[in-house]
Amino acid sequence: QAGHFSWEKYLKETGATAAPSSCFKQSPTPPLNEFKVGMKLEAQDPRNTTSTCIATVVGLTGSRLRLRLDGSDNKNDFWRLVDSSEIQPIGSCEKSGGMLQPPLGFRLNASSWPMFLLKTLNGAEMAPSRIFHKQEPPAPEQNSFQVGMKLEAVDRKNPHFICPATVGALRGVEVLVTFDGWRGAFDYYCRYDSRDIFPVGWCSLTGDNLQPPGTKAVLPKSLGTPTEGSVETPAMNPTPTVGRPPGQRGRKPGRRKTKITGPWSQ
Ligand code: MLY
Repeated sequence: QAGHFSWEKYLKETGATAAPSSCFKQSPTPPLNEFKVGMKLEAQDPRNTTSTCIATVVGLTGSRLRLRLDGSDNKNDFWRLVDSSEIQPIGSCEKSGGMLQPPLGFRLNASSWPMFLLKTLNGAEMAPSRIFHKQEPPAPEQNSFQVGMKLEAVDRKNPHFICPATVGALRGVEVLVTFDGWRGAFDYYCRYDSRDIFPVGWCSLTGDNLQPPGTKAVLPKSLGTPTEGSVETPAMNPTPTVGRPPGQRGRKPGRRKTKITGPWSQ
């Protein structure tokens, strides 16, 4: 392994600036995570957001919980900040006059839901209300990001990953999140007050795991060819990729694979 990623070196090397924490809808001091694996709570079903379901904490990562809906499979885990408004103590739904719902893709017959609910809650360890956070932090009044600013962002295709990213564009209340060292495939637009973006240093404060940047050098759009939008450059410090498995040897025409060993890794 190349060693641990250092924002300080990376910002120096890239001459970039970190988006100020005032740009984000995140608590200036990350929320304390007092949850334990196995605890149950209520969560909105991410695939059916009008449903409130029972979820189990199956993992802890920094200020986030890895959640799995009871009655669902293990292929649809999702991650929530402990101060997310999408999680609440068991009993909250009923208190507000609602009914707990089976998750989308409930693995049993719908008619067995009431009994399943009874059994899944029987003897369960319920996350105590005191470890929930009263409310989400307030959203900044406006989108104050600027193109080129660095941040940490959830890779929505691999949501367990938080990665170094750059604001690629602005579109009203939205920001384009681009992942450093990766081609466009993981980019996404989100609102400036998304809970999936964090100031530089967030992971090191929370103890979450920040991925190092990818190894693909990407030129800014303005310097690319008109047809490709963004284009690879030979890296500043190129080391050829070696030992790719058979079947992945060679290169696609017009696509050079170049691995950068970043001077930002210490
Ligand atoms: N196995 C995946 C992981 C990609 C992660 C990209 N993120 C970090 C922006 C792949 O190599 O495609």
